[in-house]
Order: sequence, then structure tokens, then C-alpha cells
Amino acid sequence: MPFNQPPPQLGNQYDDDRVLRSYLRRVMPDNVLAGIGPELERMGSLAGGELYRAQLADRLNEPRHTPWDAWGNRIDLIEITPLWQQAANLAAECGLVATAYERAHGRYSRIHQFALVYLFTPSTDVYSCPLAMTDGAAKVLSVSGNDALVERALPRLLDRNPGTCWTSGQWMTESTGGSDVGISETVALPVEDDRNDRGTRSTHWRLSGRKWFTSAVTSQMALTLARPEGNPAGGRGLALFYLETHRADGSLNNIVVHRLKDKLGTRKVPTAELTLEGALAEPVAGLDNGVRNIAPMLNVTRTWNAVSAVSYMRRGLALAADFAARRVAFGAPLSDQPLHVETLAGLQAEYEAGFHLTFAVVELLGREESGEIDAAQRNLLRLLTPVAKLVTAKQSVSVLSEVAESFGGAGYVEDTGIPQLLRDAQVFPIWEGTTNVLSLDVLRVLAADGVFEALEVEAVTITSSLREADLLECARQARDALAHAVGWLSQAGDVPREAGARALAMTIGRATALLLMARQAQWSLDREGDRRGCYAAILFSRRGIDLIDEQADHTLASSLMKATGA
Ligand code: MFK
Repeated sequence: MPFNQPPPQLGNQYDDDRVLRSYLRRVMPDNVLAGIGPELERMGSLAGGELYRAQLADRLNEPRHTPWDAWGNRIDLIEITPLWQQAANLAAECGLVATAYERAHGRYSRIHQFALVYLFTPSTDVYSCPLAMTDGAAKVLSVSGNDALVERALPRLLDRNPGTCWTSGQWMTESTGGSDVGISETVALPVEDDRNDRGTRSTHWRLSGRKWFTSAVTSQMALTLARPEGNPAGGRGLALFYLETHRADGSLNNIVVHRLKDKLGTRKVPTAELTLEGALAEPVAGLDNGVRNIAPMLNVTRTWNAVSAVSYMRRGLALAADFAARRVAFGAPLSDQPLHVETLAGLQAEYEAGFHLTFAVVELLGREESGEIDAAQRNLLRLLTPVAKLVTAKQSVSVLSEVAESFGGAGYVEDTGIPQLLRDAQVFPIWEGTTNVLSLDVLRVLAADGVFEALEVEAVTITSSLREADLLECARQARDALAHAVGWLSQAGDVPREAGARALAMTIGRATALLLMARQAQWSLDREGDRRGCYAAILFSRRGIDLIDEQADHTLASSLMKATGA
């Protein structure tokens, strides 16, 4: 009998998740947690069992685009993979978007929703993408004041019936780029009949332009940006439009799909290049300020991004830890070998930091939506949303790269399912705003009054809840890093400030995460007698919190990158 390495196994992904369970016990009232426990148990069981097996079996399937039928008619049929179909049904039934809007548990509803999403995501091949956009669209419509569109679309986006529910696209990116959305080229022309009927501007418009990265193109509706004729250049001249992808007879709404993207990862997501050739659409909220009006969607999808990144780290580590306990090399299981344990523990600390940073954003979002938020917390939500997105996205790529390595050669072999985790994770720092674009957003947020002060208030509150010496030391380190960030920002010139924006955002994120870890660790020590949260905080504190380089002034970088050495 030849030697075969033991494949890693997954158990119930809720039962086995110390970090999630301890966090929920701390933040949720007992009766709420008892009420949602069975849903979490079921999702954890599916994620570690049936869905995980289906995911491995579905590995080679990819979405397909059929542009023409046999008789030469343009049909642009998109077929999704079997697992995506299963995920779509499950997501609707479990209310993965609806839970946040039904608000059965008031301000805890976002935590409830995202706990389910976190369990669901790593076993469903990035079906979180259309769900994130659907949630973002529901949010935009909810705050738009457009009663007619709310009445038409919102119940469908929140429908728990898989046969009748809708998902939404977020069609922003054009061939001009995904970051500088203000230079979008799609134009909107009023429908002439409407203009004549009303004698004013039209309520229906026809959109024409090329959308270059439209993820999950199978949705029934989309929110998109276009420039009404005569509007000025830039983001303010764009308007936010609602369109339905199909007409009542099932044909496409003057939309031509050119091809699906051939991507590094997220290959189950049918991301398309398409042209709007006079697609019928309605403005959502006036005829300008499209970027400002779509911003609530960006903040929701960035939260989904962070939850997804954290859930991927958790999946990778669950597989790596199980494998380490089974795999014997050099005469002992890897889980007994100091260097392997040291490596995995560092990754675990990164994941726990990302988890607490992300769920702090989720909590604040839930507070905002239930009206239980003050001005300082609103500032924190605005700051920590891009911070959590950019920190966790970067963590997920490096953690999953290490996870793949921890399997040796098996981690490089496709049918173990491990490489897909790494390839998918690489999208987290790219879509929904790259690390640099979000770092610049953080600079913009910090220019407003009261933002750093809100963080300082939170840091003081957390520190006052700590007694354990090691955790107090973590808090001191985190607060020193935040103070350094404030000081650096107040004296940096324009160019060094922009050049250092990433280090600033990372420092804020890692320092805040360390404080949040310390709070959870103290609680877990007191209530659960568990020291593992303390160990995670201490290890994280040694992995770099203050990343600001006082000596950086951009001169070296710009000289190095000059075209010539002269
Ligand atoms: C797994 C889950 C992930 C799900 C993925 C779904 C797949 C979808 C794939 C995609 O669509 S990826 C493409 C996503 N695209 C982006 O995230 C855009 C990235 N670029 C930016 O974020 C730029 O910073 C931005 C487009 C916002 C810059 O555009 P502008 O025209 O220069 O905007 P400006 O002047 O900075 O801001 C315009 C207004 O919006 C300002 O308000 P005022 O008009 O009142 O001054 C800003 O304050 C406001 N604003 C901008 N970002 C905001 C925001 N408000 C709140 N939150 C924000 N994040």
C-alpha cells in the first residue's frame, strides 16, 4: 500500500468556530442568540458538509455565455453553475439579504445577517457577489426617497422565495477604469414621448455606453451610472439609474453581452463586458451627483467584501489546522512541530484581528439602520468601512498564500480545492475600491472634524474595560500607534501625505483591530475562562501595528521610479 496524505476534513463550521461563537455570546442578548442559533447551526452544517462536497464536485464547471441561438437570434444566454443555482436558492430561503431589512432583531439584525453570510460564503463560490450588490441596491433604494422604485423593486430584492426573488447588479466600471468613476462615458438621453407628455424632463431615459466589468450579469435589475445629456464632466455630472435587464417578454433591455471575462479567480461569477444600446432606465434620485447617490451601495458591498475576506481566512485556517493534526512528517504530526505551529498561530492572529475589525463595522451599520447611533459612531462607521475592507483584503491574500504553502505540494494542486481559495481571495483587494483608492478615501474622511476623536473615545472606553496586564499593554501599543497617526497626519505635506496614505490606513486598521481583540479577549477570559483570545491579541501585537515611516518623504520612491537614472 503506497503512502497517501490524509485530506483535510471540515466539521460543522458554526460549532467549530470559537471566534464567531465567543463574539456572538458577547454582543448578542441571550434570547436573540438562542433564537438564531438553529439557523447558524444549519448553515454551519451545510457549509462544512453538503455545500463543501458540492463545491469540490462542481470545481470544473464554469458559467457559459451563448450569444446566438441556432437560428441566428441574439439571445445572450448566461448559464450559471449547479452550485450557484443551489446557493441562490439557499440564499433566498435563508434571507441572506432580507434579514438585514426585516430587522427582526433590531440593531442586531446586521450581525445576524453577516454571521450567516460568513458561514455561507466560503462554500458557495463567491455567490456572495450578487448578494452583496443586491444588499447594496436595497440600501440605495431604501434611502433614495423614490417611492415608486422602492415599491417596485425592494420587495423583490428581499423576497425569500427562490422562484420569484431578484438580485441586482452594480454596473459602474467602464473601459475608462474602475476607480475614477467620474470619467464614465455612458450617456443618458430622455425618452422623447415622456418629455412631450409631461412638458418637463423625462422620467424614462435611454442609456448608451460600454460597461466593462459587470459582475453577476444574470441579475434582474442593476443600478448604474450615466451622464444625462448636457450635464457637466465629472462625478457630479453623472446620475444614478435603475434598469431592469429584461423586458416583460423575456428579451434583453437593449443590452448586448459581448463575452464573459477570463479571470484569475472568482471564475464561477459570470462577469461580463456589455454594451447598453439605448437600455430603458429611470433615475433613482435626481439627474446629477450619481457618485454620491451610489455611495451607500459602495459602503455595503465593502462590508460584504470584508466579511467575505475574513470568512475565506477562516476556511483556509480550518483546513490547514485539520490537516496539520493528521499529517505526519519527520516522525510527528505537523501540529506538534514548533515552526509549523508558530506559522499557523500568526495566521490565526491575523484572521482574528480581521474578524473583530469587520464585525465592529457590521455592528455600527446595524446601529445606524436602527437609528441607535450618535454622531461619533457615525464618523467611526464612515472611517472603519474602507479601513476594514482594505486591511482584511490584504490579510486574506497573504494568509491564504501561507495556507496553501502549509499543505506543501498538495496546496498547489487544483483538485484539493486549496488553490481556488487563494485565486478568489486576490479579488478582495481589487474590486470595490483598490487598497490605494480606499486609502485615499480614508484621507478624505479624516479631513472632516471629529473622526480621530471618535476613535480616541472608543479606545478610552475599551481600555477602561481591560484588567489583564498583557491586554493593557496591547491597548497601550494600539493607542500609541493611533496617536502617532494623528501626529503624522497633522504635519505631513500634501505629497508625503498622499504617498503615506496606505501606511496610515493600515495603522488605523491594525491598531483598532488590536483594541477590539483586547476587549473580546478580556471578556472571553472573564466569562469563558478561555485565554486563546489573549494569545491571539499578543501575537497580533507583535506582527506590526504602527506602520508609519517617519522618514518616508516620497523622494526616494519618485527617484527610484524615474524613467532614467540621471
Ligand atoms: C464579496 C463581496 C463583494 C461584492 C462585489 C460586487 C461586485 C461589484 C464589482 C464592482 O462594481 S467593483 C467596482 C467598484 N467601484 C468602486 O468601488 C469605485 C472605486 N472608486 C472610488 O471609490 C472613488 O473614490 C470614487 C468613485 C468615489 C471617486 O469618485 P469622484 O467622482 O471623484 O467622487 P468624490 O468627489 O470623491 O465623491 C463624490 C461624493 O460622494 C462626495 O460627496 P459630496 O458630493 O457630498 O461632496 C463624497 O463624499 C461621496 N462619497 C464618495 N465615496 C463615499 C462617499 N460618501 C460616502 N461613502 C463613500 N464611500
